[in-house]
Amino acid sequence: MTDLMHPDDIRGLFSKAMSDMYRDEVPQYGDLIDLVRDVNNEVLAGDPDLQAQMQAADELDRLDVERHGAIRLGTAEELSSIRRMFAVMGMYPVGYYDLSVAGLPVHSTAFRPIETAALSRNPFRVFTSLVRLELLEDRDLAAAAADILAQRQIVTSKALFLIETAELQGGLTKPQAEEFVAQALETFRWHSDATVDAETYERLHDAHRLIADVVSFKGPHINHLTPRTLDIDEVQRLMPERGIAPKAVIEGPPRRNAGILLRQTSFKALEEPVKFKGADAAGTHTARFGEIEQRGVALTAEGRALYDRCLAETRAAAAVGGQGQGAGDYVDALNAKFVAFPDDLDTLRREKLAFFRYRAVGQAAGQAGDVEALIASGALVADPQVYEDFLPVSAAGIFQSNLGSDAQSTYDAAANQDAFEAALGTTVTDPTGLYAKIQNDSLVEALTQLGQGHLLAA
Ligand code: OOG
Ligand code: NI
Repeated sequence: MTDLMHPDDIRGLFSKAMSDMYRDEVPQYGDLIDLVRDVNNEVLAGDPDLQAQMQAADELDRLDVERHGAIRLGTAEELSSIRRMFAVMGMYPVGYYDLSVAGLPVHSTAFRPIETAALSRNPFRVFTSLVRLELLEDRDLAAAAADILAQRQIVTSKALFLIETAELQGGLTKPQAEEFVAQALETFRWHSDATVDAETYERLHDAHRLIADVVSFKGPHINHLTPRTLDIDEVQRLMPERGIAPKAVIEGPPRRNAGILLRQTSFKALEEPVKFKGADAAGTHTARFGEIEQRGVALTAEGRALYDRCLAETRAAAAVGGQGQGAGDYVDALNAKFVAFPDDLDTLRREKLAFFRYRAVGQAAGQAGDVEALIASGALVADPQVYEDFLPVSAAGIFQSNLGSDAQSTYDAAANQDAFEAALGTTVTDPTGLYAKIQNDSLVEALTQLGQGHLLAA
């Protein structure tokens, strides 16, 4: 069939529809989008080099549509249906994140596009967590939660039918895609009617707020949508002016000249009215929040090891309290420890700490001696690859800041990627391999284009 809609276009429709729905559900999200757009425009206007670099690297168009969301699922069956749903939109599970280390009874992956062209069209990602009832101490409660979850169907039957259609015919026609997006939206909508009574909710909530959030409702409501800013410190500074109160500390690396990985900050979850089953029905639930992120260059395994070391040393030296106490000392420690991390793109590239994408510009004069000479001559350009994934320690911080001041439950660290993949119905892709492949493929293509094939063997 020739009239199938491209998965990238279906993802574009879906991410727009999700954004519109979330704007309706959480008006502060709309304010945040406006603020981020203002700041991004200012950054680009004040930094023509950045603007030109992003334009040339095909990174500029995606900026306005760029965002990630997050959902939390209850069962293996739900995770595998969601995997099939996202595949229709060209989103695949990348990475495994074990959050049990932070006392959270979940493990996660990120569904996202993986090809360079798809990423630059629309890099929409969804951080997707699966609850781990096996980590609950109260086995009766875990069994009750499993029973409740077994009764819900988070994907509409029309959506399921269209997923099967896409799998059989290799895609969806435009009318089918439009119907699919409308149906998929139903899965992520907020439902203020709980599926449990107030007493059950309390028991789940006492076990862990996350458990109550996942088990008590009809579906996995989208809990935040996060736009990408070019200056997270500036957005953080301006948030209070627009009536938004951010968490005390930005997660991830410090502010740097050459931004690495991912920096994130969020604002407090909303307390929303809910209706429980039975008598005594009125209550509240806190689930949904806002977040912003700034993305930098992806790191190689060596770069990531250095990042992890700098961060661990920071956290050993300074801890932020539940009310944000010690935030200033933490930022000082972060800046001090990251002095060990080179802070210009050229060094990051030469020392193989970060991933780049190469492109040929114009012609090379004769046979170059090496890649460095081609770069110095301007014939070969190395653009930093945007980090497209997440960070477990940061993700734990974002979870935590939205779980209020409840005492943290402790669980034994218990990564179980095999169990996660069994639930998913497939393996997750290793993100580092994706960046390495993009780097290698782009170098081969650029060198070939420049007539410098002799450098490839080296
Ligand atoms: C997900 C929290 C993690 C991020 O950006 O790291 C996250 C959640 O609260 O469900 O969204
Ligand atoms: Ni997030």
